[in-house]
Amino acid sequence: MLDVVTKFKIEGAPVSCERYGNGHINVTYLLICENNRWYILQKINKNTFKNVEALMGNISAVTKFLQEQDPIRRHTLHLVPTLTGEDYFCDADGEYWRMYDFITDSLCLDQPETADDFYQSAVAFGKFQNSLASFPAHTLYETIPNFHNTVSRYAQLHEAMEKDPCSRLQDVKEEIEFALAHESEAGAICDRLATGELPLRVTHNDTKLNNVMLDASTREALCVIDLDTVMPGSALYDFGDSIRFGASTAVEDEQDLSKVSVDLALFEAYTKGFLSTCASSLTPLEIQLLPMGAKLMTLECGVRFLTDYLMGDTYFRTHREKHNLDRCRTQFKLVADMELKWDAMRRIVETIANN
Ligand code: ADP
Ligand code: GN1
Ligand code: MG
Repeated sequence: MLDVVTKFKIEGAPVSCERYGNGHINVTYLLICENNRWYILQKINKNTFKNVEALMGNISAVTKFLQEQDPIRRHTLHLVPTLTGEDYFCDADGEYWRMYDFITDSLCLDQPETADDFYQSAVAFGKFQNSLASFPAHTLYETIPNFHNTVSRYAQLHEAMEKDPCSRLQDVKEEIEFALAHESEAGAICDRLATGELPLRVTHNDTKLNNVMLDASTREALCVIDLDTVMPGSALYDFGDSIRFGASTAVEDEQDLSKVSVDLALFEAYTKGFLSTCASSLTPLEIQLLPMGAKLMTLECGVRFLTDYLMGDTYFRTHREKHNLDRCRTQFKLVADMELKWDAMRRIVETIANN
């Protein structure tokens, strides 16, 4: 590890470098150097991200653009360059590494502790999207094509069902039934993007609560992180993915499904925060479809976890047996609960948008 760390322009000699955070994709380390200088070191998942150079080009361009709009250092990620001035380092084993300044005095939550925490995360993601409205979207490389194309996520599920390489299909009859019963809705966003009814925007695409940092003392929105999936997309993806993860009454891998439901107070708090920073740039149809964004992103994520379970857990990092199946079940439970609360969700959006 020391070998990798010393390739970057760090200040002070390294003191410790330990695994850090709860991400499912990259391998993250907290590096502490002399004089209490902290950094985030990440091994980029090259199975997920096929073109690291283009991916890092996106992150470099987007962070520079955001830094110009908001000069406060803790409000934007800052890449630490290598000694030769590159944005990443490729080691002798062909593994790719990057480093960021650690965002100090911050909090990163897996569940909101109060509705205001969630409101603040919405302010951060809404501002992020608004700030990138004038970014030239066509210059961004599509790091994962069809990332939130729910129809193509279903196609991957069907492929996994046909292959069933680990003979797990027999264990997941109920989950497959739920997925198939909802398949007719899969095109609700991507079909409208294709026809131009919904506008294509630069979006974050992975707006989990643990991809935003809050100030540890004021608990106000600080900085959006995890920019690997910044690509052209729909505002509904960003809104929906936040609700999926943060408005749930339980964690994403909760095994006791009786604990999993959508908290309407959290849904309302997020909607308020999001619309406070980006309502002026959303179209009436986008606003109307916000509940659908929440439902589809949750359904899609459940389908992705189920697909990965069938394929032998090759994509999302797992920490126990059937971990991806547990994750799939929470997502499908949330979808079912959203359906029960559908009218209330629509009313909340309507009321906030009209105020
Ligand atoms: P993944 O794609 O694996 O989710 P992330 O970029 O989200 O990776 O990083 C994983 C975790 O590391 C985050 O949830 C957060 O806790 C922490 N983290 C990442 N970048 C920073 C940073 N610049 N400052 C402080 N903490 C960070
Ligand atoms: C992954 O990277 P991380 O852990 O923030 C995934 C998201 C999923 C999420 C589910 C690049 O997010 O799409 O919604 O797990 N990221 C990628 O928790 O696939
Ligand atoms: Mg993350």
